[in-house]
Amino acid sequence: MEKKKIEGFEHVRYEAPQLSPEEMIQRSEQFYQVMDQRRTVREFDKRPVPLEVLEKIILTASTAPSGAHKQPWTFCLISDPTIKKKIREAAEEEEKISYSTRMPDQWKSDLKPLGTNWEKPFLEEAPYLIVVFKQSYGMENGQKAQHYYVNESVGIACGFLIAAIHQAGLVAVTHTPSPMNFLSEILARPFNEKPYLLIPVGYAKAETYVPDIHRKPLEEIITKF
Ligand code: IYR
Repeated sequence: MEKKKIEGFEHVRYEAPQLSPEEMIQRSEQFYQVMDQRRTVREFDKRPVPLEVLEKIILTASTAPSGAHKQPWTFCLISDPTIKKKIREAAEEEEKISYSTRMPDQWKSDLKPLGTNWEKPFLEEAPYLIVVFKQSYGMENGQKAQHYYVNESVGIACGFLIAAIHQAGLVAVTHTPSPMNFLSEILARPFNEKPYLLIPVGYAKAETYVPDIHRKPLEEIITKF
């Protein structure tokens, strides 16, 4: 591999993909079509999924860019039914309070078309739960290490994760119980880690219905200058 020192640090030559404009148009259209098929699914089949698939999906998430390349994330992968049950019970306890007293009426009415409520059976039914933790700072040999743009970095990694889940033929729901500190306790995470997103993953239940929602057209989301 061709290498070069820049200000004393090793750099390796990057072989950028070489595509013609036609290939780029074709591939960008194809990828859009694939991603546009993705839907959030809340009903899972109990069929097991090979562990290797989940490991590859998490590796894909870890290819995300991050502030100063600090990779400020930890992915907890859970298949243990006892832990899933604990998570479900704790999440439902919070969600029950959220839906009955914490969420304003406007919020609940905005969620009506999606059919959500405090009950979270998917937390036990999905073969895997991925709990993504953000590392507010790093811990290297007992020393605090600075992390940068943590929310942005972990958000991007979650985007990659969700795309990889879809690409593998699986479905997921991005669940954000609030507050979610119970996840730190159940999973015994260190102080520098804070729960970011809870993502049940698996096969969609045989006959699944999802809300008839539509994505904004390009004209509505793009402003060209
Ligand atoms: N966290 C709750 C409520 C919820 C909030 C939003 I914004 C959603 O898009 C979906 C649900 C829950 O998981 O039910």
